[in-house]
Amino acid sequence: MSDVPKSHPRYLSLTLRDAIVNGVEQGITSIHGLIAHGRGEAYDYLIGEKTQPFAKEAIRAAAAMLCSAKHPVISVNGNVAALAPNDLIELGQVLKAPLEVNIFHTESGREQKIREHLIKHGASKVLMPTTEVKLSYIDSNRKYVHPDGIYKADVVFVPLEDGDRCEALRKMDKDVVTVDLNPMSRTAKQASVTIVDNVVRALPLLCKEIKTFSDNPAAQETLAAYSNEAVLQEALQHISRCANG
Ligand code: PTJ
Repeated sequence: MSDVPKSHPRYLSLTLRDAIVNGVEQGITSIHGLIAHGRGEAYDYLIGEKTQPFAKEAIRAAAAMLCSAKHPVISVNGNVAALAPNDLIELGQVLKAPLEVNIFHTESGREQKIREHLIKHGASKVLMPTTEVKLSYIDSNRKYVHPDGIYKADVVFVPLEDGDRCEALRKMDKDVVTVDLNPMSRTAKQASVTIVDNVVRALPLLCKEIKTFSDNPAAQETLAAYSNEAVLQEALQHISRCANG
């Protein structure tokens, strides 16, 4: 870790940079992940680096959707593995859902390193991509999935995504829950539920919300009342209000 003092006004943001840099150094995070992280930081700055009401609304809908799923799966890429391994594992435990490694940038051994990293943090079941089954409508490395994981899933949790796979999953009639600080991204627009928040803040809140939703018929009501388009509009309006003073 770097020697940033705790008293530094941007301490938290700087520790997240450290986590991503460590991820790259350990071979978990793609070097491209640094650029993705920088883009996320910029949007986090614009939303005030806090979980805003539009994100809280999406977290409630995400909890409802994941709790109602028959076969939820948590997709893990190199950025989220470096930033929030413990929260991913907790999410898997509260949902009784498997984690599945799925990365965009093909690099030798990185998928295995992500798996080992999650196991080191306490994960018991981590599915790996296979060539047995493939997602339709997508050409990148993300098409390789596990038959008992993303391939079979009815709801897939895909934080920090790059767009193409979200579109493919939706075309395959799967629901997608994402966390993306950019409310204008293709993923944000195409997902069923988009939490516009930093994944490190959103994941603990999502786990907490899921615990309150278990066996709760209110989940269906929450979902029926939810509009992802409206939530994204609220996020954009918030950014524009902040930008104008
Ligand atoms: O490990 P891989 O190969 O699967 O690659 C992972 C990355 C993230 C590099 C890959 O999926 C990618 O290139 O993603 P994009 O297209 O840059 O999109 C990532 C999105 O996540 C962007 O819209 C960012 O604003 C957003 N983002 C970045 N950091 C965070 C974030 N959203 C929430 N929390 C963050 N900490």
